[in-house]
Amino acid sequence: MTKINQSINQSINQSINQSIITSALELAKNQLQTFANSPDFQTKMQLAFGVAVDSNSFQIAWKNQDFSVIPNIEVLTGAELGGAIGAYAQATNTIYLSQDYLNQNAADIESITSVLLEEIGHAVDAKINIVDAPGEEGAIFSGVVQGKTFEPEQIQQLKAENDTAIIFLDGQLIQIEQAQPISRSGGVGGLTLPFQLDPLPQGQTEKSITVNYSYEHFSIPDQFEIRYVLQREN
Ligand SMILES: [Ca+2]
Ligand SMILES: [Ca+2]
Repeated sequence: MTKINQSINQSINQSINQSIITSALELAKNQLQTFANSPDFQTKMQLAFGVAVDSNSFQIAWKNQDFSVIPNIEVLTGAELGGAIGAYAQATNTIYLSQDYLNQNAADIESITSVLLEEIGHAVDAKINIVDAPGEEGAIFSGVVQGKTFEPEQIQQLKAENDTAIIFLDGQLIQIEQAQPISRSGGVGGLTLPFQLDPLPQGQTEKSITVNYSYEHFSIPDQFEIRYVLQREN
């Protein structure tokens, strides 16, 4: 690719990014305003950020369309974000969105808004709490702003997860709070994968095995089970 083509492509990419982010941001602001007008605003904010928080100032601001808590937004490659689809760094007070994610979801503004709200949640947490709220407060915030309800065990699970990671940006290591890729469908149910265990060396009665697995969905609890079936050969 020639340099001119490359820079044309880059500027096309930038203007596509700009229009996607503008649309997602508009939707996010509308949802924040609706959320601020809801009667259970305080309860839902406490669900995300802890029972001790005072979220009055945010309620007043968002009702009056003051969204100054929303930080700058920059686009990074998925690799730069270490595989996260979005992130917030308190050190730079910036939201980072993954270019790969934007490319894949250009037609799905609601998904991008959902990630954006998650990162806005981290920015709110940085203002409302001195120490990071336990777990994935951004995911809980994004959910409640969009009117989703969580089961108690889903909240428990989200509160137990670690949302922090370190990335290398502009020659510096910075800590981010990240949004991980999620599937909307909830993944495949009842997937079974039998595998054969290697024979044990003579004289040994146990052996460690490693199983790699991944979560399909952040809000539907996944179950993972290993069953051992003994088959004796005579
Ligand atoms: Ca936080
Ligand atoms: Ca956290």
